[in-house]
Amino acid sequence: MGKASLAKAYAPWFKVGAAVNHRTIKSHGPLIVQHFNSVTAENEMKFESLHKRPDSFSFDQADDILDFATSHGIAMRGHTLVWHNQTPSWVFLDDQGRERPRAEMLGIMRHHIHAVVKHYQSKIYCWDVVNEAVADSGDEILRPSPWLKQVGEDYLAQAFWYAYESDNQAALYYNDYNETDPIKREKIYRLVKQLLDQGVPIHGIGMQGHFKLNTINLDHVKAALDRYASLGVRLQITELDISLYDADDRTTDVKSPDPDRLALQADRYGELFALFTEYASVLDAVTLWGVADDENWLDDFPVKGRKDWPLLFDGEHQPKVALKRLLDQVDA
Ligand code: HAH
Repeated sequence: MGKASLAKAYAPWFKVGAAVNHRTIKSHGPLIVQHFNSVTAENEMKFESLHKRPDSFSFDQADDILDFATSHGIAMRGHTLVWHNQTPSWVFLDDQGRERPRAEMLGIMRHHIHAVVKHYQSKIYCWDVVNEAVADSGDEILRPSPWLKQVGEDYLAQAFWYAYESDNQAALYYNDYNETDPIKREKIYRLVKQLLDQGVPIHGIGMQGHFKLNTINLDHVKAALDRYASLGVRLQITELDISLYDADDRTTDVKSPDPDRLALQADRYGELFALFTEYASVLDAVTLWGVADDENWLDDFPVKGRKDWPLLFDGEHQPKVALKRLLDQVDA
């Protein structure tokens, strides 16, 4: 166990990644190096981090993460170029607070994508070019967003072309959540099919994989993998975690994880990875959205201030039963 490596154990099938940030590459450095062979910057490559003001880019924190990865032989994904969240308001509104017209928006998008993707050209193996563009409810495929409203439906195609112009070697992904929900799955399928039919350079679908103990449905995960794979694109699980809370649970006062739930979580992780290995011919990487339970985005989401334990290492950076399960089931 001490010397085992999750990434080495699953190397016959796919890369195993983790979301890291400028703090965890130090505080969780040894764990990352031992167990993962791909990383994603949790926030440091988002629009608001790299391009807070129109006239300047700040690559320092993102570059530190890339340097960490490169120096340890770890590959890096890029996340994310075009999204409606964590994007500064100057992108959408001019100095007077007026919505920018299409031509200005496309100019900003092009400038941003060219600068960022060229900065990391041949160092980043894939990009989440567009994140979360599909609507959760209603019949519409695309989510209402400033990108859609001010550019129009072709904003995704434009984004993929700008990325392709900047690095024609990186794999270009569309990334989304609730991607195994049958209704949203069909919307994502139709969106990516349309882009492919138009000849847009889109190479993969990123399935975020933010699951909950009581709603995770292996049949739905399998159906989504099959459906997306039928488009002939590559697949990745890009942001995997399994919350210990049920979907409708709003309690905030849980101090330590329930051992029964940790055991169930291990079962679900085990089943998921077993399924993923069956898709190795199309699945290039499985990335956890964090390293250890002491630093994870679900501590504040969707219930502010609530502690969660969704990852493979506990708060003391020790392997959880889930990690042991993943190693045992492939005889690592
Ligand atoms: C993901 N969204 C984002 O892709 C990632 O960049 C962020 O750090 C965490 C999770 C998931 C999500 C959301 O933003 C809103 C509602 C549901 C799920």
